[in-house]
Amino acid sequence: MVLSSLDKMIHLQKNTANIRNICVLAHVDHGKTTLTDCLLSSNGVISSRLAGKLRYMDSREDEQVRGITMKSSAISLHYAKDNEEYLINLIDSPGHVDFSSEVSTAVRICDGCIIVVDAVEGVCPQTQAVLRQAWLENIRPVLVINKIDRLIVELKFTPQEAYSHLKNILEQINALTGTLFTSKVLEERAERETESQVNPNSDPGEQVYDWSTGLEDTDDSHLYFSPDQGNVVFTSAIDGWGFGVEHFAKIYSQKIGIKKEVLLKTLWGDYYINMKAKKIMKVDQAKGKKPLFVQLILENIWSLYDAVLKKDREKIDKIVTSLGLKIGAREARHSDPKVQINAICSQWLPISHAVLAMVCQKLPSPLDMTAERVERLMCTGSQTFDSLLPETQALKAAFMKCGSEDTAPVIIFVSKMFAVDAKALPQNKPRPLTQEEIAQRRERARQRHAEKLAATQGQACTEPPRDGSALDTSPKGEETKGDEHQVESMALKSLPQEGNNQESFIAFARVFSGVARRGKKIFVLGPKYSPVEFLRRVPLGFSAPLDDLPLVPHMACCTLENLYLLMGRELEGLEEVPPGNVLGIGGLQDFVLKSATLCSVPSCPPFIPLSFEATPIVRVAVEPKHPSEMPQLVKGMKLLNQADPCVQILIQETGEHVLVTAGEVHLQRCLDDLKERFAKIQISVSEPIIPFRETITKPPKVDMVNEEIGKQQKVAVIHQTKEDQSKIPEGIQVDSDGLITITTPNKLATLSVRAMPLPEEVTQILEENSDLIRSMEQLTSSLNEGRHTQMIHQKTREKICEFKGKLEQYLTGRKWRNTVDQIWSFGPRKCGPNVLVNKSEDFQNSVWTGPAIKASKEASRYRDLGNSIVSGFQLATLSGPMCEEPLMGVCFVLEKWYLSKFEEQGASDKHNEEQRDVVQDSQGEEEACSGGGENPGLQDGGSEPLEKKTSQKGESSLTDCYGPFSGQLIATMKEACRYALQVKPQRLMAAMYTCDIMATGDVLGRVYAVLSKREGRVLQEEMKEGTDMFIIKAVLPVAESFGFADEIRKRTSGLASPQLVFSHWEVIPSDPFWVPTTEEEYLHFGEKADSENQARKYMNAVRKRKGLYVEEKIVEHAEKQRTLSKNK
Ligand SMILES: Nc1nc2c(ncn2[C@@H]2O[C@H](COP(=O)(O)OP(=O)(O)OP(=O)(O)O)[C@@H](O)[C@H]2O)c(=O)[nH]1
Ligand SMILES: [Mg+2]
Repeated sequence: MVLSSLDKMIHLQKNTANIRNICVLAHVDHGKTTLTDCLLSSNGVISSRLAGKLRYMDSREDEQVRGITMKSSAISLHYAKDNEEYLINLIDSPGHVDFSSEVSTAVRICDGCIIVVDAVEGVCPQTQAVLRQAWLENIRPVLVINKIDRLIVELKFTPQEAYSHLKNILEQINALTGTLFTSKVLEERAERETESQVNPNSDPGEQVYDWSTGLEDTDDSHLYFSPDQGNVVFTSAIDGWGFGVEHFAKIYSQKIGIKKEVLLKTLWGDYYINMKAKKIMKVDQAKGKKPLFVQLILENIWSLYDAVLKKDREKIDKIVTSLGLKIGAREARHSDPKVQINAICSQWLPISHAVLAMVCQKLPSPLDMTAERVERLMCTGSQTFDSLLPETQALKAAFMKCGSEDTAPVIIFVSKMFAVDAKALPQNKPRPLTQEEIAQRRERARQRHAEKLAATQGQACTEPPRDGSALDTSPKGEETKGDEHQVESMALKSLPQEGNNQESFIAFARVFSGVARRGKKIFVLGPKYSPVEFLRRVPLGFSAPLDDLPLVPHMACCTLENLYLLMGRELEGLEEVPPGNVLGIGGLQDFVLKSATLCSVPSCPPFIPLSFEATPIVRVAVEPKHPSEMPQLVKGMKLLNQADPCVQILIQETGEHVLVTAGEVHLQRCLDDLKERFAKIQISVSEPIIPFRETITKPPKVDMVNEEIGKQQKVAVIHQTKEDQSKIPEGIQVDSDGLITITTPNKLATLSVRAMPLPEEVTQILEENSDLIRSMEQLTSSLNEGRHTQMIHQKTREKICEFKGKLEQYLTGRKWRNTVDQIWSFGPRKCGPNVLVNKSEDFQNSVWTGPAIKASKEASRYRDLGNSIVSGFQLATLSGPMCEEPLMGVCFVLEKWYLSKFEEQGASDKHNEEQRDVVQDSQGEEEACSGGGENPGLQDGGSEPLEKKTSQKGESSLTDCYGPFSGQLIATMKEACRYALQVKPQRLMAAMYTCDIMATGDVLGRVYAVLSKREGRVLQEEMKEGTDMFIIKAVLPVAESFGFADEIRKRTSGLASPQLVFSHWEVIPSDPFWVPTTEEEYLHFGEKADSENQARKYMNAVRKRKGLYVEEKIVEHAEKQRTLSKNK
């Protein structure tokens, strides 16, 4: 096949039914990029000899050096089959966990995916992750089992063993699909049930499947991978071959004379052939019959490998002639068997044909988009499709039709922005000259030459040439100079004005409906845009030019400047892109940060945000080597933020610029990009900043030497606790149970607060539901502001009930009685894993119901000051007393809250507004104030207790020398919470990675050694069936993980490579404040006992980094001096 020309691609883009948008997904190193290479070579993009070696899609230098892909990139291919021509937009994705966000960006704009599995390694953690992502996005997968050659060459399997092994892999991956399917079916069924309760008349015709009847009746056969279904192919990308059973069914049906359909069903599976009777029967193992797959397929491949590896010329020739192939003399004589195998197999079983035919047959075109997927894309958060505006719902038809007529709305999704060198853009490249232009130039040059010649001849009489060469160089020199001028001016014109070697951002996008044309004006919708809001502001629709629209939040208007066909490392300029295609869009960098929805009609909702699997957790602070280069760094970081889907850029309160990345490899890539592309300056990078959480636990039952704390020790411990408590300043009362009672400086209010550890399950529930808590919070605050735009949907309400139910389930017993009903707030940031419970009798308030509507004056007084209490709690949970890290799993109970009479008087004439009857607690300080401003009722009382009012007027009786009262309350509440924590056993929590390591038996010991050195804990060890590989699952503190992957790789000579994924927070059992108190402890740990205390080490490191006071004993008298041996 020749290099498909641009015109051909443009032509193919218009035939939507024959477009396939697919991505290649797999665990790291399973051969995605190599497979892509093979597919590219079929289009002549690269030569077939280089396929598998070049890794064309790995265009970055570090990708080539490290041998892993770091970004997803797209290329368009042409494929012809049975008189049909297809356009395949192929996206190669990275498999390394650190870059899983790149997978999300690819999956969103595809309709199908190729899941690649290494035949030796089988199903790996990332295989599971990508399969789940494909499910979540509702795209259809096909399976490629790659590296079959390793079964022959490395594992030296017989064909029969290989068959069982492959069967095993298929079973594993189908089991995975099964679990995903059942969980999804069950979820959907539950959803449908609730929906049918809400809306009994919903149209059943809309449903793709009738889930309501449950699992038994749902047809799931099409979901599973099976070679006879045609959705599995077996390949060796490195050797350039691959096949599906269909290929052999066709051949053998002619050869043996059995119907192709029968063969298709029986080539895979336990069937054997009775050659004499030409009958296919079930395999009876006892008789030693081989399955068809072994006999007719694998044995042939095995014997070819055998012949080539043994250099059996005769046999090779026989095979080649029997297959009717022609092998070039160079390959046939080549000493490397790989070259020979490649030459023979790539002709016999061309991999690109096997894979692309499967893609075209089994994966859907953009026209086959399911209603389910469209609805999922359009419904953000807790919305359901029926709750959208009718205009918005109408867009569903446009999605499904994928029409290219002028009336069709243009809908484009940008899934990421990627940076390219501006010089690489097609409009900036010197374009090859056409024949006419070359002729013109030649003509011009000849004229100039003649003129010059005439002039010099005229001059020659008066002025002889200085040297002989002048004559023949001058015209040529002139001409090149002239050309240079031209090129320069051309380049100047076409390059963006900011100057040379600029990074230019291209949006990685897909047209879902309508035709994207250059110069078209289009809306850019941010993730928070709401069509409802648009209609509120522009009620009469819009007929005016787009530029004249009033300002609508999260919406901008821009022009599609440049459209590109993505061709791997190259871009080709396009005038228009029909629907259903993947494309690049230039000129959006000022409008789109990372992803966005572009639409020509304002009723379009933004697409749901991409779901990222990895949590960014590794943070470093960066600064320029030369302080004067700060502006470049800031600019560079902004560009980096735009170019990477998952990196986060923060400026901390300390002024540090912080980079948050998904892992070590990602961090390295970000730093390289920052140094070499975006900032182009020298930077210095801090040690990784490890996040911790602070919490409290129940008092321990055993001491540090694992002995039960007896009476004597108890006394010692109590003594120690007393000592701790003595740190608490005077004027604060602490009872034996840890209840802190504290009064504001102006003595007007007294608070009693207690801290209790939450059960682990509750903390987990809170973490899982943080989105729900956030939307509860948004809802209440929008109600508070008097906006009733956000209706609580039935589903959300149910979710809230379920959430509450779960909390109640775990918060049982006398200690927690009624606690759930009394939850007042969550923190930090109002959605974190800590709770504030209000048990004060004077004032009841909870997140579930809002304040108790007791219209008494007293209640309203408490309610107004409630915000300060909540703010104090938010501040306390944001940074704990140990090392100013956020808290986790702590419940603060406000037992009493007493306001003195004086204050009561001040507030007594306050009105009780209806508006303020809604939940007040969740309002932030500022909101509370602005709410007050809107409210005329609040302004007439001179003794308004709200902070801002008093401070504005400066005359209130409540402004005393300690500052505004509500401010005092915030500070006091914060203090109370901190002291309440300090009287309990405090602990640090460490972020933990889960880590999957695959290693062979002989390096297992070394892997364990590295793990235990780094405080890792092995959870499980399994032998991979049929191989000598072990799979180890372990957890490892993030704090100990730096260099872990490298160390493992080095210690095992590259045989094991771990994948680290953030999993959870874990309490570090040791007490950071612990000092030995008993005899045994002294004996065991020595007097200083600081070497063993991991928690203290971490705590002090954080405190040092933050510039906090560190209580450290400097070694005064070393216990033992080590003598260096002399012969060293
Ligand atoms: N033996 C054998 N090796 C293969 C085959 N396909 C790929 N490889 C090798 O596997 C290694 C990884 O291949 P890549 O194509 O870079 O893998 P990838 O899935 O793109 O890796 P990431 O993008 O980093 O996730 C390379 O060394 C390839 O040469 C195959 O069919 N057989
Ligand atoms: Mg790759």
